[in-house]
Amino acid sequence: MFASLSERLQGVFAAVRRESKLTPETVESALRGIRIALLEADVNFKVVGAFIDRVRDRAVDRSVLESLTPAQQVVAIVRDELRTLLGSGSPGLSKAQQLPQVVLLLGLQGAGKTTTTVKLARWLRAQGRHPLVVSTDVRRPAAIEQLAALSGDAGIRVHEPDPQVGAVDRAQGAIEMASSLGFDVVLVDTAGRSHVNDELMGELEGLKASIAPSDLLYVADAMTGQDAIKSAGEFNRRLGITGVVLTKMDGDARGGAALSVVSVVGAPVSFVGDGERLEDLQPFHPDRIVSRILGMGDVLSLVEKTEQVVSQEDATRLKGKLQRNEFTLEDMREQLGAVKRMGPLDRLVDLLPGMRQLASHAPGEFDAGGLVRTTAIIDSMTVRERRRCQVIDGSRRRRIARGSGTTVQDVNRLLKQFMEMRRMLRAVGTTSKSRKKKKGGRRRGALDSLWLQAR
Ligand SMILES: Nc1nc2c(ncn2[C@@H]2O[C@H](COP(=O)(O)OP(=O)(O)O)[C@@H](O)[C@H]2O)c(=O)[nH]1
Ligand SMILES: [Mg+2]
Repeated sequence: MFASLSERLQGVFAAVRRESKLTPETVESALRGIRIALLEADVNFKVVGAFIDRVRDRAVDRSVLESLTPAQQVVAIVRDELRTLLGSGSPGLSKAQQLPQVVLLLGLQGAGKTTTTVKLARWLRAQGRHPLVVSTDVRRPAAIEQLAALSGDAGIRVHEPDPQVGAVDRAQGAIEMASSLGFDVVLVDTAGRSHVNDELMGELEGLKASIAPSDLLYVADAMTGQDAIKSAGEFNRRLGITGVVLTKMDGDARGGAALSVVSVVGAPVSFVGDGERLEDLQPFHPDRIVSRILGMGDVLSLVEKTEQVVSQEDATRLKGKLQRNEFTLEDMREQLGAVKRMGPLDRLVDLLPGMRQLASHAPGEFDAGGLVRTTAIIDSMTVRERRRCQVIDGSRRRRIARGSGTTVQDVNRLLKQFMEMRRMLRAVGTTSKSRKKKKGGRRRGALDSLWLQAR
């Protein structure tokens, strides 16, 4: 979702890196590039203006201009300011003070409220919670049926009183049912309208007053860009929202909405919906998104995904190899296979440092054929070559290229990328090791698979 923003920013940083010394003029030209990148990603123009001013203030500081590593300093400033833009809200729901926790999902018609209600229920169940859902969209009987059908598919319990029961009573009935049956969270789906109006706001205010939700999530269609955020602001003024769910981030949404929500609405992004399937909902982690935008790879998200497809033994074995610096081309081939099993590649490719280069022909363009080619090249090597890539000299390279139907340049590129990946993986490994020590055992499982993926 942030691919083109990310590419543009990395282009700006590369240009800064070519300067041996930063001057106010080179800073200005970098700022121009950053401004264009943000505007093209559909970030609100006022937000962009304020962002550029803050980066300029910090970048023209003497200590930055005179530093020996000006480019790194500029990247760090942009990283900090992007984090500020995304806010420091913790992802997911609030910590419930009282059970059952009541969550109200609000938004315009077609934004994805009903779908998100069921996605969120599934997500909560995976966290060990016991969710109950209820529709208060009494205007459209089909809406009530839609929630029941989706919940049925997902095995989520629905509170379904008689169709005559009004919105407020439906929600209150669900809360009573949850209390007596031991559900600890009630998700209340609401009716939308095609645009914000007083009647809708009045209804929602009544609903809010009668059920006192701890979380009011505004569901916004990211494809509608800045419009989605404008109405979020209006909902916030009338109802006070606690978080935003951006849906349809799998479409051609450019991500600008996500980067404008905190400044414009004053509430953080809590979740992102990135597909029509019920599992396509992710808690929103600002730090991870920033690293992804800056091209540092979203290693922790990858870890969470990897855990679902990789066995613990595999992870431990790979971790050992990484620690002993024994990661080979053979391991890389195995990892490419694991990546394939993890699902739509174009979504995963940004998560792993170096993976995009490995999978693409031209820089920036992802192509699943790249992975096939890479695998074919490794398949054409002997076991010894895969384990000790130093032995692959010129004549071996020619043989491997012939065997895999590729060119010597392809083989050279693969070997170069392999070395580069190994270097990055080692860096990732070192940081995760120190973090693991700090946080104790809790992250261990995740980090073990990270090691593995790191190959
Ligand atoms: N591609 C995609 N489609 C979504 C997503 N979330 C919801 N939708 C689709 O958007 C349409 C409207 O969703 P719905 O939940 O009925 O919206 P509501 O009117 O706000 O309740 C449906 O066709 C959903 O499948 C998403 O994250 N990605
Ligand atoms: Mg609906």
